[in-house]
Amino acid sequence: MDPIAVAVDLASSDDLLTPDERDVRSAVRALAQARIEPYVADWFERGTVDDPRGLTRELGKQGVLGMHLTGYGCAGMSATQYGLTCMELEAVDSGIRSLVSVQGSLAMYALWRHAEESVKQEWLPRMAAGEAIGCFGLTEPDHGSDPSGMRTRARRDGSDWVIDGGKMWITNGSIADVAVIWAQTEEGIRGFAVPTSTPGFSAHEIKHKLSLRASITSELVLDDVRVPGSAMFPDVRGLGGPLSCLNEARFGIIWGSLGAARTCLTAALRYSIEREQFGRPIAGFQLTQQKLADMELEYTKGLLLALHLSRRKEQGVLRPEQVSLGKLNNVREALKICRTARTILGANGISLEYPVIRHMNNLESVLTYEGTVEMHTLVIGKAMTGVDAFR
Ligand code: TGC
Ligand code: FAD
Repeated sequence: MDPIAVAVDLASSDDLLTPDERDVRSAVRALAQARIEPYVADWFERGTVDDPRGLTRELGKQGVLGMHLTGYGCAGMSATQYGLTCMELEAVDSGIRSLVSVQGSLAMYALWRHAEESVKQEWLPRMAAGEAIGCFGLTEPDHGSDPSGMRTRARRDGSDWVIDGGKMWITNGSIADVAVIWAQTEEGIRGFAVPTSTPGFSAHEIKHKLSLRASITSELVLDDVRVPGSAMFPDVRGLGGPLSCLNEARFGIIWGSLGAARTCLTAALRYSIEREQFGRPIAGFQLTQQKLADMELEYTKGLLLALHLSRRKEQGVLRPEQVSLGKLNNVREALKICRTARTILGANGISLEYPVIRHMNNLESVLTYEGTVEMHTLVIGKAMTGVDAFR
């Protein structure tokens, strides 16, 4: 085995995984390294993903789309298998993990958990196969951390619903076939499955991002979008609906962010051994070793936390504030690891020839989406004190 990989798993945390879990990880790693890794820096540089539909179909064939769901063509895998998948995808690029998170944990999960049976039958098998792409519209231009004030509105018209409004920063928005849209109604916030071919629906790609460039992010406009009654999620109202989906995607990020961290730690360790200054490898300087040791510590602690939370999820006892603990810690520490790795690479650290600056910039988005650092801090604070400090 590669000695650098052995050094990065210094705690032998691999021992904590079952053979089945390691098999899934190897399969996803092989796909990611063959199909994505050679191209992703170029996609990032050009601010695009080449053939996102073809890539989504390949991910579907691999069985990773909605892999933690059951029925409707989904693979019914464990939380840890799903987490390891997110880790391997994000080890290549956060944007690709985002594509899979939004498809499986947000759009598919929302439909799987909340939609009418006919809507599930219509979309889920095609989404699991990667033949149809979904997006999840919660955030609006004026309502990000506080979605409770959303302005998008849905009103009943006979047996139909008519939706007006707009969503912002929506991953996969302009390549989606179906959008899960959360809107205010007279009965509170409700969810809708909106085919993107519906008249009045349009999506516009957001340009000029300097983070998550290998990911499609869009603004959605809904102008008198008419959908049948069956498009509305029957049994869920209030913010608990969308937040139940966010728990799933945030869980994937707990693992995914460690993939970005692992790639940067690995790159920094390898570079420090090969790069010489003052007549010896920079790995031999105590200041470099301190950086490497601190990165290794945080990576290992993050892994153990992810695994503990996974096991709780598998037992059905994972609580939202525990997801916040993991998302806050692992993304924050992964970002610190990437920033430290960047310093070890010196000037090469700012070049796309190495993966480090790409991962570092990507994690700035991951730190903000799916609940900012501040939101997760306040969720933890509320759980500990019983006092709500959001308002
Ligand atoms: P609050 O009064 O606390 O709660 C309203 C209702 O929701 C329930 N609830 C939850 N249910 C399930 N899971 C959770 N995590 C939940 N948190 C709260 C709660 O019990 C209550 O239910 P009920 O029955 O009493 O009505 O709501 P609040 O308005 O005070 O807000 C709480 C806050 C700030 C934590 C929440 O608004 C929040 O999480 N804000 C952050 C928004 C966010 O994360 N947006 C993400 C958009 S999607 C995205 O970013 C995709 S990125 C692409 C990718 O993943 O790759
Ligand atoms: P704001 O809510 O305006 O926050 C700005 C700052 O104020 C933050 O630091 C925040 O923490 C702080 N703040 C706000 N309120 C408080 C408070 N009470 N106390 C202390 N600090 C506070 N959304 C979707 O719905 N679907 C998607 O697919 C999706 N994909 C995304 C992809 C990318 C690349 C990005 C960058 C975002 C995406 N989002 C998506 C949106 C994302 O969820 C929001 O950006 C996020 O929830 C934060 O909202 P905001 O950007 O409006 O920031």
